[in-house]
Amino acid sequence: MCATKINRRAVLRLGGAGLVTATLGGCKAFDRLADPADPLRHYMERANRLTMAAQRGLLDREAMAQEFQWFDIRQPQRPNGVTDPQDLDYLAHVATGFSGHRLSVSGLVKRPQTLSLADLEAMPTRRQITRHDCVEGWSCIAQWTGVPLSAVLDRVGLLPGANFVLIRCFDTIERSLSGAVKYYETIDMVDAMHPQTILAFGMNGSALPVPNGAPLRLRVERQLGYKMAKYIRAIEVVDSFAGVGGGRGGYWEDRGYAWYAGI
Ligand SMILES: Nc1nc2c(c(=O)[nH]1)N[C@H]1C(S)=C(S)[C@@H](COP(=O)(O)O)O[C@H]1N2
Ligand SMILES: [Mo]
Repeated sequence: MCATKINRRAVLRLGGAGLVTATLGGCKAFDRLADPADPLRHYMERANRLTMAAQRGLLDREAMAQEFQWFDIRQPQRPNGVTDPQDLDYLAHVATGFSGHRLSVSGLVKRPQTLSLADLEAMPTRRQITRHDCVEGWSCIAQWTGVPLSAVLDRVGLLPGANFVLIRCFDTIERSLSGAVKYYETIDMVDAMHPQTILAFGMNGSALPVPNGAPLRLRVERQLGYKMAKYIRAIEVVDSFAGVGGGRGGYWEDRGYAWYAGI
């Protein structure tokens, strides 16, 4: 039997043109769609518009952040958050000019690797002049040089379930009963594969300085500053971040900030 009378709530619950179509498949109800005044036709059109809106949202996320010119850089990149980590393993790297630093890339990848800064610098690099917006309300334009995160992920090869990139940092920002709480961040694969998402080792034409995250910091240009993890120690590809830290995908997210901090 075929339900030609569509209940508004049921249609809304189905929530997508595809599902509505599936429900109505092989049913005389489709005949009604030829009538422009028919309420069912109206619902279907609305559902199509919703699908388009969702796609637009996705395309927006793939759009490029604005890039600037050298003369747009009017002030140094203001160091913010942790600017001088006191963690012993970090200080040991500072003392040796980060020559012993190895970025570990692991998790849901085919070929886990540890990469030296020389390894990363030998990969194709990208340089971009972009604006950093901190949630506190200040901005700075700076030039960033680094290796696209997509190139690093291509190098190690993603496995099924690779949904998020988890970035672990050296710096401890507080201590709790369970130990050191270290800065961490997560981004999804749309942002991880974005051409402007880089692991930066250079800033304004020099090596990335300690206050701004030496030796490696993330630039994820379409999001707020707190997503741009500094002092990167390791990268893990994960299917979910529910079991990491407070479970919300980042140090500040665990304290109430939005996980998706798009601008
Ligand atoms: N590891 C780490 N990354 C971090 C932070 C931090 O405290 N520790 N602060 C974040 C915040 S809130 C901002 S605005 C930027 C500041 O980057 P900057 O010091 O280069 O301006 O780094 C982000 N990444
Ligand atoms: Mo920030």
